[in-house]
Amino acid sequence: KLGTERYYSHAEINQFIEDLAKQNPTRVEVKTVGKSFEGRWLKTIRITNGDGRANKNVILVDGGFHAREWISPAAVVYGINELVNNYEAHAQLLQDYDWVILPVVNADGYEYTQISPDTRMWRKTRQPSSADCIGIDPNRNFDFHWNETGASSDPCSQTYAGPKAFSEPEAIVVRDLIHSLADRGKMYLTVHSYGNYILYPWGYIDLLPDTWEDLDEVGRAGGDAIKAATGTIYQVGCSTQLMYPAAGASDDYAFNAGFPISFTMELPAGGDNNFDPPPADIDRLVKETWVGIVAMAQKVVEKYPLN
Ligand code: 0X9
Ligand code: ZN
Repeated sequence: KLGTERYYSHAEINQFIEDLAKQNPTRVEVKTVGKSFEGRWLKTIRITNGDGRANKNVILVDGGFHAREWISPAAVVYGINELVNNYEAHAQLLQDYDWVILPVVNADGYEYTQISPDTRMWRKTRQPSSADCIGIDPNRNFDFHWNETGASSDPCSQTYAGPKAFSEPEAIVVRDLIHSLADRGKMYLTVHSYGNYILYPWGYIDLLPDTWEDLDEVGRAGGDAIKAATGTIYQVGCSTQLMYPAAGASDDYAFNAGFPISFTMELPAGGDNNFDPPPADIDRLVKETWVGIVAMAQKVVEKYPLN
């Protein structure tokens, strides 16, 4: 098991999920779903209750879209550990649902932030984007209203949308996961930081989907559970209204592709630069986050039974 006393590298996280698969062959399956620009393996872990039933509904979770948001992979890894090693406590969440989790989408960027204090605040991927600048914002690279709002065509911008939609292999991996699971996928959750938000579509325009009340109900279940557990306040609402419009993000893409519930969760700020909660805070933050994720998943399981 990976502890919560420090942040782990992408390689350590991959090793952790591979070990889980070896130790729990009936309940855990690790799949290599692609390769980052610099050649790191992107792996998903599928967690089931081991009853062998196929065609269950699916909850899809990812972390580490933005390199510097280290608390995101930490929270996702904590959830993996809970679902695998404490599965009896989560029986209800695994009865009719499988979980598919990609812990570190932007593996190259995440590794880059770990090599020195100078690179700690890197956000984007590591594919060169012009003669002078490196990186595309993976959360502006999806082909849904791509580059329309809250994104930049300047390769040096932190929100550079890329030369075209899906220029980034990491975004392609998430796209393909979304499509491969869309018929059974009920919730897509992408974990970011910071700001204490549970955000739902639309994120590209100030407009609520027809089903916004379902999104709001599930999101509030998460926010309420966190508040009850630790007192931390999350705001729950439409991305554009609570934060800002930003087109070409994975949450809108997954919602449009058929996931009835799709959230970006922005975990709390910490540290000197908001994206760097000190290691001593990891345990508290990931446990709190898991309370919220469990509450949202419970609501999803109740609202979207297996048909
Ligand atoms: O800007 C982002 O990609 C997310 N915030 S962050 O500070 N982690 O970079 C928010 C994305 C919300 N979703 C959409 N606007 N679609
Ligand atoms: Zn982010």
